[in-house]
Amino acid sequence: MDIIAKLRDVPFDELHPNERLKVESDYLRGSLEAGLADEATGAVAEDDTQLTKFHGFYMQDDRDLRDERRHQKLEPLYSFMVRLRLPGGVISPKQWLTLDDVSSRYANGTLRITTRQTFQYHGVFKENLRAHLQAIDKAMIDCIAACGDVNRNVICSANPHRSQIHRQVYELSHAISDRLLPSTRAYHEIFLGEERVAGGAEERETVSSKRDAEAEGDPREPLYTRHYLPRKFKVALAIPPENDVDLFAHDVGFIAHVENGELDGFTVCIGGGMGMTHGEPSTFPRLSDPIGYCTPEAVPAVAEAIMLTQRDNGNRRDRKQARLKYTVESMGLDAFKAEVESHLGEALAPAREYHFADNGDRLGWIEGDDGLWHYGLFVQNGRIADFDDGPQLRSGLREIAETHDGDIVLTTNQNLIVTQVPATKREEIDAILDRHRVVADHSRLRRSAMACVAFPTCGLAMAESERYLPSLIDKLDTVMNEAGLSDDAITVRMTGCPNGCARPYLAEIGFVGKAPGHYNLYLGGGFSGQRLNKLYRENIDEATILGELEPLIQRYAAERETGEPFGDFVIRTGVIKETTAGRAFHDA
Ligand code: SRM
Ligand code: SF4
Repeated sequence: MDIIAKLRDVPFDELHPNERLKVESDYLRGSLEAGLADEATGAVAEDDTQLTKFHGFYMQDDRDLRDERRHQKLEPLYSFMVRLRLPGGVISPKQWLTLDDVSSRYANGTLRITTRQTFQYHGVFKENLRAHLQAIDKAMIDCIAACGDVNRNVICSANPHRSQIHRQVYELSHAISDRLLPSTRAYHEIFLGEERVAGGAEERETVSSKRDAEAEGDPREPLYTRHYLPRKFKVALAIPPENDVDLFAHDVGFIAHVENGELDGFTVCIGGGMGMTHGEPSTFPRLSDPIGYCTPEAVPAVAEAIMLTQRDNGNRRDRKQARLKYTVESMGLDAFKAEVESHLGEALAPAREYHFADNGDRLGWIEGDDGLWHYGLFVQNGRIADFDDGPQLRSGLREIAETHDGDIVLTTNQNLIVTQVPATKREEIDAILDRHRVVADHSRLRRSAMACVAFPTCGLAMAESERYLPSLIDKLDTVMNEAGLSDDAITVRMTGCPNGCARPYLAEIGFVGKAPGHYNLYLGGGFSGQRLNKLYRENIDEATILGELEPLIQRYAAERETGEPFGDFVIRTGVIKETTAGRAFHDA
């Protein structure tokens, strides 16, 4: 039974309040038009803050200034975080220059590479929102569905210019994104000034006659219906042996299989997700499970069938139980798969074996299949800025975009790749980065580390993350050096709360914010993103973190087996128990 039929007689008060908001929003319009025009406040109406997400932006306030503003009896300093839809993360030099320009014109002068291979802007004031979105629209980029209860930015193994397989997988990320894009024209009308054309008038009639619309399905939003999804929905594609996208962390994962140099098909996985809530064991991170195999041509249809199954079966009463991972847990994998196959009209072939080696990026120079070179550049926590007394990263990248013809590709580890460089131009790129003091020889520990945004913009942060991890890594670098491990990579990830935006539950060492200056410490994640970690110490400060990790790292240096990753070592030596399934994440 589809969602329209399912919810027809369910009173709204039995559902989560967001469900009514979606249905009554006139396909995501709400009162946004009026809210943007209201000059008396930097905010938009409470209900509309849920709708802006579907259009790719979030209302936030500067948490560093909250107390001071309250003291001065001023409203919080509201601004918006704007997130781009950029499947596969590819940006042409011309687009780069626009995106760079927009960051100083309308935002806080920085660009932030996210863990989903796109850019976020912070500090966009309400009066600049339209101009911001219109400027990026001119560069053929939009923010539609970058947040909200819809299919999010589709991510894939980075750099389509590296090989033919990478190119094909990248094209599929676009095909999925296009196919799962909402149909509403709300974004175009409200932010880009598109006229409501004849269809709009028809739309309104259909809405007022709700029963008729429901009897016919939903012509204005055929895939999503006016109910949209119960929760966000995320798709990733990976090309083994590299698991740079953390394939198992997403609602849907497609693992590429290559036969005789040709892309043969994909193992399809469902049910991954990271978010949980401290102290609520019914919430947990979960890795996705394989359910079958499909051809490359079938990938968009398979993604759609999985999304429809989630649309119709996901929990619409409790948003903390609404992600696909919980739908799989409650329906069972077989029942979920059967419904996917019924949408597809055929059975999936059996899943195939795959092997992943690691979940990091290829940094430095690598040669592509066509003899062109690609430079993977480490970007600390994804923040592109000109740092006081530090690297002039933003200026350096602008110069590269001005002088080089190749694309710049974002990665899901918050790094970027300067692509398509002829061998003769490599030195020129190196020289630009040198001139802007962009350092390439960070420790492997730092290069394997990621942190989410957290303070001051994230409203959910309980502790610092992006602003704190670099200094913690300084101290951990000393520990690693003293243990003789300066050339070793251990994946370290930090988030300011348990939502898991930097996928910390896959790290070999994970830090999750509990309170200012205090973190839960997780150990034992898989080096290739194949295993969740487990809670080792709760609510500890920096001194305790270092006190716990120093002896473990020394012991690792002394007792590890050849090639044994830290995450495997702590399990083999009994420091921590292995997490074998998401629902066992909280078991001691
Ligand atoms: Fe996230 C909410 C930042 C990737 C799980 N995430 C947020 C918000 C929007 C806070 C909010 O709701 O008010 C954060 C905005 C902070 C800011 O100031 O910018 C935020 N998430 C981010 C980014 C920017 C982190 C980063 O440092 O790169 C990533 C943007 C990705 C993108 O471009 O789309 C980001 N978030 C993720 C990931 C990783 C991924 O997708 O691979 C996850 C874990 C995977 C997953 O979805 O399970 C993730 N974010 C969450 C959750 C928990 C969802 C859940 O199922 O429990 C929330 C909170 C929520 O949705 O209620 C959240
Ligand atoms: Fe904010 Fe938490 Fe996500 Fe970090 S993990 S960006 S603190 S929601």
